[in-house]
Amino acid sequence: MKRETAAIKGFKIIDSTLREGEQFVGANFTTGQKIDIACTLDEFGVEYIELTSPVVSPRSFQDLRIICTLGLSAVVLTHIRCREEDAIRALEVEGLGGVDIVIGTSSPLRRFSHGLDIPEIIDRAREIITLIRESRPELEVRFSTEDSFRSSREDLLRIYRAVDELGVDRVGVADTVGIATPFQVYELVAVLRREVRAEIEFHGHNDTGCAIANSYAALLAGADCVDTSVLGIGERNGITSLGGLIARLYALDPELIKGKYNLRLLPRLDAMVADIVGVDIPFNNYITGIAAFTHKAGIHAKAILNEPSTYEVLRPEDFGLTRYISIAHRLTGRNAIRWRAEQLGLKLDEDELQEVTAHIKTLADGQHLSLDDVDAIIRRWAKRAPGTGARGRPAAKGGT
Ligand code: HCA
Ligand code: CU
Repeated sequence: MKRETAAIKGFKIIDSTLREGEQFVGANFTTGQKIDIACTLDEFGVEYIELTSPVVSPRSFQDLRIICTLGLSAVVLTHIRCREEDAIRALEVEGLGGVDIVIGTSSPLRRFSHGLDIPEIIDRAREIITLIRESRPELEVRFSTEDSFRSSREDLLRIYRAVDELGVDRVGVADTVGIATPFQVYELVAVLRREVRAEIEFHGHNDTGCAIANSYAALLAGADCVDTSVLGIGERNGITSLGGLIARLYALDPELIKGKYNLRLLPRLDAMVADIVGVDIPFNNYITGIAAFTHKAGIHAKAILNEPSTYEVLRPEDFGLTRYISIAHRLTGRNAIRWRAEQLGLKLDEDELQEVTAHIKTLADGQHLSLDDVDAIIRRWAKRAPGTGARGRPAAKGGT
């Protein structure tokens, strides 16, 4: 555990909701929405905010300029192709913090996208990096190889070494199609760590469900930065989600993560972006899904009521959320019913609790129960005249 914490300590988040996230099918951000998202991400504490290339459209150019005037603590980056026209446009933007250059390096992308071979890619990289360095030396420059995991290792290292020598601040490894496994990511980043002096960034798509694990593996292998987006939105089913990465890293070292980020803003960010792009927060989402802190089985409820860490590695309070114990079902238990009765200000003795729990379980076998139904049953049980010794069952809702 200690070794892992040491490995991730200085990591930084490059949030790409306003670039990769804009490639999500439902995203079509207005200027105002971009400002809201950027400001909330900044308040949350991400170190970088990446925006769509200024050559994409006049609005994209304008919005980039506007976001750069907001005085955010986060460094604002823009993402461009390795082309002169893109770089020239980015260089016009005042207050910009850096430029993220990307070019495809796998053979399908080389053949069907830009048609350049590896020496030509390196020449082009030299031209664009030099242009940026000479015009705006204060800008951070990152160079990334699109589709890194379907590119030849030899080609990748040639490019990374060349751009490292050109003095880029960061090199990017991109799992563009979500094909990589954590072991492959760890291995490539570890090799790269020995080859370049620049920082290493990892960008991982989630097509096969590995984006968070891959990002974590990258950090453990020596990467400095991980790309995220709120709710993971992006091209196809998206990339590493901000909340998911936070959950993973919090589980490793809660104090480190609480110290770095304003975690209570995560629910607001997720809700805001879900609303803007017209989706619900998935029920099983990390931290903010409705089921994320809901406990159900009697055994779980009992232990959670005694000590939440028994079944929770994330403390809901740290995210401004509360846990919920679901009791209206056949898996419920006596301890959960006692807890609910206490919440209702009612006291039942152990025999009564046993009985009412058995009654609720039997009822739930035959019908859907709501919390209101269960509350009504508990109330009826508690109303019985005390001291009669009668263990007769009070009439349950609907008869019996
Ligand atoms: C894409 C580009 C990219 C770029 C990642 C990066 C990818 O939309 O295909 O700049 O590192 O996934 O390769 O998002
Ligand atoms: Cu991507």
